[in-house]
Amino acid sequence: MAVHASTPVTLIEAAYARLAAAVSAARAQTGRPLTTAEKILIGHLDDPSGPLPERGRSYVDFRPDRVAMQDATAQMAWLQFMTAGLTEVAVPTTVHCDHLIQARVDARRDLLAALENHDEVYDFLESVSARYGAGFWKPGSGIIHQVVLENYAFPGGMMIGTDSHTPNAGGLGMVAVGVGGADAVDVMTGFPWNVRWPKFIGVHLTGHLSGWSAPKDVILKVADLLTVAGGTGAIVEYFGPGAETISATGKATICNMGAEIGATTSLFAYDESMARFLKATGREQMAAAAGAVAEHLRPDDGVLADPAGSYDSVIEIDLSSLAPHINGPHSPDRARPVSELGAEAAAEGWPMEISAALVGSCTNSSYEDITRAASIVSAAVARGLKVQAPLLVTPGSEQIRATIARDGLLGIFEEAGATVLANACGPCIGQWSRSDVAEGDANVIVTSYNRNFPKRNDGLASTLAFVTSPEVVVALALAGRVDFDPLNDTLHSDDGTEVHLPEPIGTELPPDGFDPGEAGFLAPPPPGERDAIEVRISPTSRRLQELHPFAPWDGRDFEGLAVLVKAAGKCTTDHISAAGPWLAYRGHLENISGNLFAGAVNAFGGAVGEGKDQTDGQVRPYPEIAKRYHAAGWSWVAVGDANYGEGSSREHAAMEPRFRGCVAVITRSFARIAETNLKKQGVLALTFADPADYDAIGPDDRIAIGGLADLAPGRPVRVKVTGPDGSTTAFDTRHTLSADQIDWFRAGSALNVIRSRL
Ligand code: MIC
Ligand code: SF4
Repeated sequence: MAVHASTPVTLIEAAYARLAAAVSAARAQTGRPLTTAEKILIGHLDDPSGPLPERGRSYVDFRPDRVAMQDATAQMAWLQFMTAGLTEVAVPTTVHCDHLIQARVDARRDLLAALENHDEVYDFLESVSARYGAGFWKPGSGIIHQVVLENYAFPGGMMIGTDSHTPNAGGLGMVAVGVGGADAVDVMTGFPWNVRWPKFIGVHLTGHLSGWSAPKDVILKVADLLTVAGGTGAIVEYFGPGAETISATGKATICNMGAEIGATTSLFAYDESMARFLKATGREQMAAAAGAVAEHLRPDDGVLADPAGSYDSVIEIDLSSLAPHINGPHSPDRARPVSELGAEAAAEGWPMEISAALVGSCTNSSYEDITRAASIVSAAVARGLKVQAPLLVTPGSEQIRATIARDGLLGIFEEAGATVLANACGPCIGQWSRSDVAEGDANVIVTSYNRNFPKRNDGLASTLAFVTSPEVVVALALAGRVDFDPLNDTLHSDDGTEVHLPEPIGTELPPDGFDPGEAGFLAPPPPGERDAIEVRISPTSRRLQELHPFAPWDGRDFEGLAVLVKAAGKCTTDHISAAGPWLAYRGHLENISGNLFAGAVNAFGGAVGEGKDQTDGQVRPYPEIAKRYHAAGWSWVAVGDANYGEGSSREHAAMEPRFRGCVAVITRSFARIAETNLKKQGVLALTFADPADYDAIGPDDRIAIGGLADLAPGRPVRVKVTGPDGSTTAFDTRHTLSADQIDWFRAGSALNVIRSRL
């Protein structure tokens, strides 16, 4: 397998040949028009011969074109891959070093510090990639999704990535899905990728954006309408005349943040904006190849004529009347127009002052984003205004950094006092060493990122984070306050002049082309030279630990299980397995288990991260209790509320419980990736048939899960709860295991099934 710094056009042409054949067969068979996403899915079916799968129900096997992994999730994926004993990856795979770089001082020094602090992990990722034939993007080369968009994404392709914002590539018309590492390992080992055939939500865009409204506002509005769970199990497809008015990078922003509504992925049909972006990034041949099959990369006319007949639901958005939005705090779907934030902040008692403003990330650092934000900053500075809050800029890739530096845009930010951070995730993932505020200091930050769960950016629960477009971030930074409406309010310069900020002006693509900057890609050596590469994992390492397969199910029903945690309210992956400082242990299952459920809110009393240890009745932090249950050989369950595990793709949120003895997680509902991750690791993911049964579980209860020998698709699983006084109650739970997936449970993990077949 040769892996390059870009997707070879031959691979794309082969994908298009399959697409054309599969789409005409499907159209003939179903006799109905097909959506863009349906066509791409059909074109990647492992077995395209059968009838079309049932939406929202059937599990199907796909053959994705690529796999991409970032450094924080790639470690666990590679550790799993290595246990399969293969010599190379079966599909083109790349690794991107972006999550581990901490934002402290500035790009150069932070990168140097990362190279020193994470050298063991970087060495491992570089050598393991070379050994097994994967491409390696060095630290500093950029954030996975931006690098993929600039180099690998192609219209009509299918990719899986071990990061929930992989759908960013939907901006180039690719079905790009965020998965846990175990899903990536399936594909890297040559097996198909198994996922439920989704439902399809159509978003009909009309009109065109103008003034302060940006592509970000489309997804902030969609999040408002659909909420954080509204996209679960669905692909969101944007269509209509408004879609063509949005640049490819703007489309990518919209698709990127589709992760926040739980969507499997989001995408746009192929159009001129994508062709322009492909050409600007040196992929003219790809644009020509896509143009030749354009009819397969957009919805059939019948879909456009009757959207309601083709999509499971349709949302209408008129871009011409879409106001700039700002969402938060605590949840990305808490939306309002920016003009209404001040009143809400006053009513809620939120601080008015902004403590930091952050622009960039994988969501919003395109040339267009940066030019729009820079146009505001330079106009403001020219009128004597200064930024009133620290302004941090994160370029999404080295190519973007070098280009905006060359074109004087970074200079505009720097002159205004901004700090330019490394081309990496940084503050977006809690890699932000901040000394200006401490835990307990209520403070507000505004970012152009996508997530805003508590503690997400700086690890402080007292920070209220709001997400919005880059241009609104800089406008608010200039005001220093959240009760500023850039459309209608004015600011005052030091000499008292009243300034009305002009509307942002952007340039879609760099007129002088992109500057690639410093080369960041390492191709794997040719096959003959790979065997000599040694992949070292020191047995005494704190950062990396060899994985041992989980034990198969012993064939007996579960009895006497303790309830480690019953989580109340939101229990995101950040609550289950926090990021920030814990990113250091993503390759060491035992050490990272030190964060297990540290952020979960105990339904019995509301304490965060602690509960009653059933071995001795003491109150202890959950990670410690889990460790003690593990040592005592106890099995246990975790109980959760709705949309359990929303947020990240990190499979640590499933592997840690599994490692510590969790056999089942019972919730009101799951986020898609979290549910799959649990299933893959051999943990039963059960949902209460009657959501009210959540209330039936008490702190000292013991749980029994019966009938497991008869586990079958669609058959409920009976759960019995025995109280400390011996009283019992029983209820049904549901699961979504298919027949194949039941084998994962029996074998102990999906990987054990693969190993037995190799
Ligand atoms: C995130 O945005 O939360 C992350 C960090 O990119 C994660 C991946 C991770 O936890 O490693 C994601 O979204 O999947
Ligand atoms: Fe990195 Fe943030 Fe993008 Fe996740 S959302 S990939 S942490 S920049």
